[in-house]
Amino acid sequence: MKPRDRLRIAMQKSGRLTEPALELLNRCGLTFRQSRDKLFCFGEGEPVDLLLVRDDDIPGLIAQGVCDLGIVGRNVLNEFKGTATDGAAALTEWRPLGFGRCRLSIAVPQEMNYAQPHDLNGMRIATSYPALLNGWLKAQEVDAAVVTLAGSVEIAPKLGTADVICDLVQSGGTLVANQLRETEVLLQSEAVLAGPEALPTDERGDMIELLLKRLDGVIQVRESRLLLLQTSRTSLDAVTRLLPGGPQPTLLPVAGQPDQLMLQALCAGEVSWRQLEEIKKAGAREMFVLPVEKMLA
Ligand code: PRT
Ligand code: ZN
Repeated sequence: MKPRDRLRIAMQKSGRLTEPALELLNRCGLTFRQSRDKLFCFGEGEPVDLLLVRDDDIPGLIAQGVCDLGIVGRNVLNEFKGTATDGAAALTEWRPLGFGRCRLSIAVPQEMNYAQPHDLNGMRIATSYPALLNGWLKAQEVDAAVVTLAGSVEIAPKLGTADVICDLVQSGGTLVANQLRETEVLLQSEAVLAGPEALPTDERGDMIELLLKRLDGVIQVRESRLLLLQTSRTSLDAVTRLLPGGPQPTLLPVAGQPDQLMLQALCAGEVSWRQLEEIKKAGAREMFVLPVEKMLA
């Protein structure tokens, strides 16, 4: 295959991962001109183009060298890795991307007794992820029959084509609607930036390194929150001890109230209601949690 001088990233053409993946790439400073057939998007500023495909095709396109990187669910990537034949390029997760979160789980009919994996012995399990399921069954030393279905896995027990299922779960609503109960989590998944273990040694490798650096910056900012609060000097220690991880907070005086301080802290990650309530109990008030737009240390 002729070496390419432009980087090519595969992503889902139309589905759950499409919008957030494009938004993430845009935030990394990559913009694209969409072609008429909408399969190929030409990168406008940087030499990075997009190939829009079905998510299931993404790992194969990278393994064949048609694309250099891909944005795909860990579930799809690991399933591919479980089925890839010798000779296919080894793929790896370059970065977890923090969207498209879900889990691959075993779910059983609500009325079925289930206490442990061995209860699945002799059962038929419907799934779209046979490699991942077979790997788990083997590790658990369970002898069950895997029924591979392309979709609508959740209705298999009602149709009688399987006894239990192994499918992606997010809110759990689909399971409840089908009178199923989640019993085991096989894999925690999210969208990842996937690529070959060995990066290209030409300009594309340099471009990938640049992209990874920008991604790290974007992800760090996206997960950062600025916490602002007011506290008395006497409560300061108790309040500071409860602050979510991050650099040392900044303290500012409050005009006209010498015993009060304004505290400003950068937090790595979401600050939950529960955390806020606990910090408040320790003596804080006037609390604000703000998203961070850009950061330049
Ligand atoms: O056409 P193409 O093949 O590209 O799309 P697709 O239909 O295969 O994929 P799509 O867009 O449905 O999902 C793309 C990826 O999003 C998946 O591979 C996962 O990595 C991720 N993802 C995150 C999910 C879900 N959440 C999810 N809830 N993928 C599927 N679901 C389905 C699940 O299969 C089940 O039917 O939603 C249902 C469960 O949802 P809850 O909220 O009811 O639990
Ligand atoms: Zn798919």
